[in-house]
Amino acid sequence: MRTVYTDDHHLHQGRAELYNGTLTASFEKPSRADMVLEQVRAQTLGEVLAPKPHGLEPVLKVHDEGYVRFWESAWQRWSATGRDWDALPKMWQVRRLRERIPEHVEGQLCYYSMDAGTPLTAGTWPAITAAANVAVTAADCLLAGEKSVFALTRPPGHHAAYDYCGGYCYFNNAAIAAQRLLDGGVRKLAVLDVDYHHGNGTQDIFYRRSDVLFLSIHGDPRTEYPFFLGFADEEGEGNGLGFNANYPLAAGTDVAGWFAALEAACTRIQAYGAEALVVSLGVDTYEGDPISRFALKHEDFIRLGARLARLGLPTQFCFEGGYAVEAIGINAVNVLTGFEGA
Ligand code: OKP
Ligand code: ZN
Repeated sequence: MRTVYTDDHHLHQGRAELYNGTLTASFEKPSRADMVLEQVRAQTLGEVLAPKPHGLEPVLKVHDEGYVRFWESAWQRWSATGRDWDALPKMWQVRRLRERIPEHVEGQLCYYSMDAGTPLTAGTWPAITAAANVAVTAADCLLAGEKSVFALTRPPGHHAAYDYCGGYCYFNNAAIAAQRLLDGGVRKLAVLDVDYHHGNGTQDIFYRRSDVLFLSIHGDPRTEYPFFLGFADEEGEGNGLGFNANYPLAAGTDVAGWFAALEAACTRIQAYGAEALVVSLGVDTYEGDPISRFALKHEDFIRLGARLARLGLPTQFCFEGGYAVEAIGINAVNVLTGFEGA
């Protein structure tokens, strides 16, 4: 399997996030993708290729134009206020506040975000556009007939919705890839999110559509981030009714419980008749993850990959979360070698 990757993710390096009531060093950091790349090479997964530039068109197909343009100039506008350090949003447009787009860059950052874990940095824009190019270039590999491909995307994307960022995510790489595949001729596509956290952004983008079945296995939002989405009764809306499937599992759910949910999700993908699969590959389901509470071990990731291969679909993996930095390379690449070995 080929990997699409660029060093440009290094340009995005958040200083801090609000965690446990404290400004803490960002969990989402450049060494994460470096560790995954190192394992891609160590396990000789296959060729590593650079993304091709695709401009903003593929991004604008799944995100609001105002949202995209905000990110394009946000750092320039923020640093022009005399602050040449990261920006973090500090308030949100909650119930009964006016839904108006503020004029000031700081207000706009609040308007276009859902949490205080997703900083605006000097290099956010070049990094997130590079990640989008990685996702699109990988999708083009599938369209050219490859059986599987790995988009080593950073920053991650699955919390990024149509018009807001959150959970370290800015542009929804998996949604951008899914849309590229549909535009390239795939008629029905499944996006399966196996990150510990619900893929609220991907769900939001495809919630009213029947050409994408979105499925997510994650920590129950009654106690886990992102708290406000990811419940089992979210089944889609309008044309999309019946094409959204959430599998919330209590924090602490064991490996058997997790694989039972995976089995249910696979059955659903098969019944849908998907022609291709995009996997939001977070490996924060690992027992050693510092911010998550499932219990997968290294070898369970091989089993995950092998199960996905049995679906028999052209498959694109997009890298998402995973914060036990010394283990995420092994876990992510175990999924990919498990897929290839099946
Ligand atoms: C991003 B991805 C835990 C802090 C939660 C946000 C988590 C974002 C996860 N108390 N901060 O889905 O891995
Ligand atoms: Zn996660």
